[in-house]
Amino acid sequence: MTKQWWKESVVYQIYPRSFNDSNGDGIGDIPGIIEKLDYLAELGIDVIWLSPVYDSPNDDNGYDIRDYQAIMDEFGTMEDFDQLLNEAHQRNLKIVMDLVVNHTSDEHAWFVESKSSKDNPKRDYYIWKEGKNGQPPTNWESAFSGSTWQYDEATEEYFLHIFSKKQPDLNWENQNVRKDVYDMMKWWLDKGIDGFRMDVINFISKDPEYPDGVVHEGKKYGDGSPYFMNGPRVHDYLHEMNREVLSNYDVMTVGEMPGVTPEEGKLYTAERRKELQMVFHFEHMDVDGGELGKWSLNGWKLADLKRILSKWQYELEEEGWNSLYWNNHDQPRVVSRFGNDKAYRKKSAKMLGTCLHMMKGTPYIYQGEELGMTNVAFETIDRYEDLESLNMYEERVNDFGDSIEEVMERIHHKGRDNARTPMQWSAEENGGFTTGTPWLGVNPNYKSINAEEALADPDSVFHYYQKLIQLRKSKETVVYGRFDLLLEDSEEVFAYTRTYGNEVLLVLCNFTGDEQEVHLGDIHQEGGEVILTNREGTIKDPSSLARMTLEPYEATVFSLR
Ligand code: TEU
Ligand code: CA
Repeated sequence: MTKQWWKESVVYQIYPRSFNDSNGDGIGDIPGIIEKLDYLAELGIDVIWLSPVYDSPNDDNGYDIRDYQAIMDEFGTMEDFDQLLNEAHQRNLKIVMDLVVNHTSDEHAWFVESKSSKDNPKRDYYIWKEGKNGQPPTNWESAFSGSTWQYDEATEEYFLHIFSKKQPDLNWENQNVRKDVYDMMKWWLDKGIDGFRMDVINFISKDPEYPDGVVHEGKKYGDGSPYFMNGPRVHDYLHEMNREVLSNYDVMTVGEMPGVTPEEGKLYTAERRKELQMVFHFEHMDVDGGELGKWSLNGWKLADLKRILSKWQYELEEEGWNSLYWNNHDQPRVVSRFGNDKAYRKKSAKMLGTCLHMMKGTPYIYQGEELGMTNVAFETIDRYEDLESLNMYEERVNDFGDSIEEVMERIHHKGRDNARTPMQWSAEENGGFTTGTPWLGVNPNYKSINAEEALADPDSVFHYYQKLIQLRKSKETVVYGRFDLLLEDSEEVFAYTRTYGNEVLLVLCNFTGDEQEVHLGDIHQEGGEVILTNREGTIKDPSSLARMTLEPYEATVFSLR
């Protein structure tokens, strides 16, 4: 296990559209990000992961790229980007870009060529197949509802799109596709960026047989994921990408991998494998899913969350590296999902931050998480923007006859727009995000939840996250220490230790709104020094940790003697 800068870093994810609008058009932009670099430097983060800023028709808000080497007009110019990179580097902040190469926009020049005729040289840059008896080539369901195949009248074939029909999948079997992608990556790395977050990168190799998937109870389409997740040649491609591109730069790479298991995660991230450095898995994000996937509202159990997160800690202990996250632009706000965004908003946000940041791996903070920003509940579907939610609404109401109330309830809990409401900078109109009309409504609670208020409040979530980051910088145990789960069967408390040399840190997190007695008697008789806590009542330095009562949503970190 070698020491690396990207293992010791804390990453902050910016969703540019919703971060800060500098020119009053209601859309966040790159000059707006530059205005906030000092805020990020003050928080103490090391790396910024920038969601896509490339030219895009914004069918999927930039995850449908039309030109990989141009900046989206609404976000600014390439000069603005160069200035952002320079200003970030001046503040010792690194910039990691979002690499979306499982698919492009259907408006990308490659696809325009590919679509134009069957014998166009770029035809097999994408995945074209004939239908079967007037049906699509397979029964797979798109991540954004409907079939994963779109019929093209002119050439009488279907093309594959796992996501929206405006996001055709690239054909990675074609070595010219791979070469063009590698050339584009080098172009950005030669500009001086510091790495890539790779969008659904474990989808790039498909099962060449393209078999139908199982049609589960209540579904209209089949589950194609066994045939496009972690496919037969995915490691060959990533090893080639590493050899051709990544190995020539000192950069950070993280693969976003829906459906990845810890065993596969090790294969993708073990240093000896020379592929990627770390992985975003989704198992903890699926803990409250069900028969309707993410849209099921079956609730969740702490024991499941502990089992999943501990498994990934143990599996990647010897080799490989975890990304630690609760939030991103696709997930609901964690304080509303796994905490308590009413009576215990700040306290539970701090507890959740402690639980995550004290684990082994690189922590990711999603914009607004450091403020304890919450989910939103717009009354009607027309207030929502995300095509994933809009498509699901249409399908469930029109095809399945679900009630509007039920579908809106699902969107309120799990819709991606929860993460995309504008960043709340102040109590001014629109939360200080824009002087214009925001592209997506601002959460009405911006008057009490905003950066200005947090910076002025020594007890804010922001200042607590600052301490978490400082603790990681001051103690190698937090970065490199071994993780061991305690109180495995507790449904209320997530407890674990981190051990490095002769230092042992004990982390206690109460995931409930009630006091919880913890008995560590057989684990530790001595006392410990409190090095971080969100507890309101004071703790004298306990002579023994055999028994302790945790406050509601308390998180406390002890350094054990
Ligand atoms: O998301 C990958 C992915 O699987 C998503 O469908 C995610 O699981 C889902 O949105 C959860 O609700 C990546 C990007 O993060 C996402 O924003 C893009 O829409 C998607 O790929 C296509 O590029
Ligand atoms: Ca703008």
